[in-house]
Amino acid sequence: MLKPVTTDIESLKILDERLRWLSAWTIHHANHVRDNQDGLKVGGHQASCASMTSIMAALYFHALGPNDRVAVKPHAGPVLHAIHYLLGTQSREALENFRGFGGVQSYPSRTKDKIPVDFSTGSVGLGVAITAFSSLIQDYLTAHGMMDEADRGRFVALIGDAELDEGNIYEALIEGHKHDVRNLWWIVDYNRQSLDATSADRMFERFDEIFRSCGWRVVELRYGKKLRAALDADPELKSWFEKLPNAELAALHYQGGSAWRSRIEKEVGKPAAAFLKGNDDEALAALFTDLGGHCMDSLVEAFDAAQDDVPTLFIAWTIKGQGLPFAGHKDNHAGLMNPTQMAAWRDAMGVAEGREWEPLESIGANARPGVEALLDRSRIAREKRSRSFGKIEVPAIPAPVGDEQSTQAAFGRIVLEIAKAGGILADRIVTTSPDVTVSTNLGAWVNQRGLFRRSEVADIFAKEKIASAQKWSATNEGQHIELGIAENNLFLMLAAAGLAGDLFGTRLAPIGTLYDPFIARGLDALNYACYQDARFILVATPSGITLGPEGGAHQSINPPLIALGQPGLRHYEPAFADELAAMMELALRLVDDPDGESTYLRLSTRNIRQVERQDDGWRDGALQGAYWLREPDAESEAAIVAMGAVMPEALAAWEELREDIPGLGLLSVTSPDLLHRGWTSAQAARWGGERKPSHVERLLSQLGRNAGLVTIADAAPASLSWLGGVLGQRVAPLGVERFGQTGNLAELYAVYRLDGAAIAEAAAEILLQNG
Ligand SMILES: Cc1ncc(C[n+]2csc(CCOP(=O)(O)OP(=O)(O)O)c2C)c(N)n1
Ligand SMILES: [Mg+2]
Repeated sequence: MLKPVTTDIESLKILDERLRWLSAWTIHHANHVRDNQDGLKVGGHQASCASMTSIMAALYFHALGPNDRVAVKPHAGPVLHAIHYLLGTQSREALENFRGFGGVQSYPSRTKDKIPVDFSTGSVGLGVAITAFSSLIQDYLTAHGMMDEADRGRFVALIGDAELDEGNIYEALIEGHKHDVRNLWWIVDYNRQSLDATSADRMFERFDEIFRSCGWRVVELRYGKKLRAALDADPELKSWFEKLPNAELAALHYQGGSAWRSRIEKEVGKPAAAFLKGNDDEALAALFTDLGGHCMDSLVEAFDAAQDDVPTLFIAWTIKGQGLPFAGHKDNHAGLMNPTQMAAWRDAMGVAEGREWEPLESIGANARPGVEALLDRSRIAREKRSRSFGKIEVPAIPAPVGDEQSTQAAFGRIVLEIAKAGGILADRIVTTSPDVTVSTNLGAWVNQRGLFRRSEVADIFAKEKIASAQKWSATNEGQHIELGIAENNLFLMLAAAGLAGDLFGTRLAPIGTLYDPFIARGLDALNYACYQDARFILVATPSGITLGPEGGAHQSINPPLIALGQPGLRHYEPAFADELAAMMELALRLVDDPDGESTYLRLSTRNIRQVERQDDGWRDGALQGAYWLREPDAESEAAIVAMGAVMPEALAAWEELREDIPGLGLLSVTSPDLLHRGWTSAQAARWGGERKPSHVERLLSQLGRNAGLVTIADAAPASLSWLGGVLGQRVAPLGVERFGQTGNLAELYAVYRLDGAAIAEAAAEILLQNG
């Protein structure tokens, strides 16, 4: 048998080249070889991939340990798949079907790709930040004895340089610093190009300052070994080189050796004469592309030197499109090589036509054993982890007692009771809030379970015996992770905590609270959490104009519409405490159910008289999205359809109108989201031959054929007005369409038409149309 004659560095360089080829070929195949039936652009990013194949080779085939997790720059997805292809964990068919139905996804996806993807990416910035929160969750789990120290890993984000403009990265940096976050490597592919052009020069000395001031180690990999040696020998040349603006540097990389020569002759002149003499054009081009992020020795050295747990930012200088004909061109972001260029590259590698997919094709007999051995030794997780489900027993959750309650207060009491009862559910719940813990009624839970911090933080007010209802000390046993006011961070924290089962083998039941209007602030991060199938409960309170005197800027209008269009998140909006208890019980189960999802509870601070229940008949309906709070007659001409905090107005109007409108019903809607889903899926099932009416169809068909609906919610009226489309019933929609303002409830409900008078008028209109 042949003995490996190559060093690991040489093997890594071969693998770098192979990754560059395979990622480019995967994209090329999808665009130029595979049949294109509809003429749509397929796309892919050969230049962005080529920019970081060296970094990824050094990482995946050298630096990563089996427990390490990586968020890959979205448009370098094909490199990740090429790595798994070389490791034998990705199939050729999947690569051939890149961006095709069921094939490799355009950007790494945890749920859809067949290879283990630690974090989905796509919306730049979010993949970076989630690594910080995942590291925090790892600390949380080990501190709580829910994970072995030996299973700990490092969290790596591979970042585009333009990605660093995303503000959410700095929000995470700040929050991470507060929590003394560790075991992070953020590696910037510093190719100084964005999508549109080359990036601005001015920020770059700033990034290291920003990170250093947050306690990070910053490692700049500007030069490869050869370039460094050449420039160190020639200080004037070095000084000239270091002053080149991004755009000029990129242009030179594109233009190549002769351009370097004439610029240096012109601008450095005599001191560089010997240097120019000693290097022909080809050598010049090769030398100046020897940047740190393409130099395997430098990368391996830098990774080996950062083995402690200090969070580290690597700024690895690279060239976008390194090694490809459009290297450095400002327009290369979505650039694709043409078939002639690909064929030339293939020939230059010595790969025969038709053998393009062969993983180690044309690697010589001397080098091959070393490369194969290195692939064998690569310790990254080879298999997609199976999700951990079904480990949290959720007992029945009783409704808080009290004739008058708000849903927000009821939420606080429910979690308090869970905390007091103890057991696995209480232990697995982790709560978090962006500085609104107390004002969203999580305070009592925190008093019971404490704040989480790796190192203890004393409650100075308690120590000084200053009276306060709220305990505020932190230990590594605490179960509430307090965040600063950055809602993006809340959702990223929920995403990380909601993936704990998958990432670490122990499922948590994360509950996050915020004010309903500020969901909008973190919307992309919320979508990102759902996209990855993270499981959590989001409690949004207060909501609507019902917060009265605090109104105006804090009055949410459209979140129910957002929820209606958000996959992976079910919206519940209870009016009564017993509904909320039932919803929380189910929401906690859904966290732990393979077919479950996350839940958004839209709550209110309004104290509402609770209804008397004859039995539990309401419960199933409430969990499916609606139930008759007052049953209609078969001949009924109208129904009031109400949601959440305005239920007292709906009940009062029902009392008042039922004489005039015989058989008037009152439908309590607890989830427009679930009703809509049920409706559309029943429709789709009918096309498949299954005739089963949906929940909402069954409910509305209890009314007379020509009955009309008065819908009312403290939210955009479109949240409920669509119900008219289910059976073709007419609708008079009430709700909030303008910005709110301060006032008491009677005033606000009158102005915004959420009161009994508005319901009566709307009902009259419907009846009139009937007549
Ligand atoms: C939130 C978000 N906005 C815009 C985009 C579109 N987009 C994809 S890549 C990119 C530029 C990335 O440049 P850089 O981060 O430097 O990566 P490079 O390709 O240069 O490695 C943009 C604007 C996106 N994916 N996500
Ligand atoms: Mg870039």
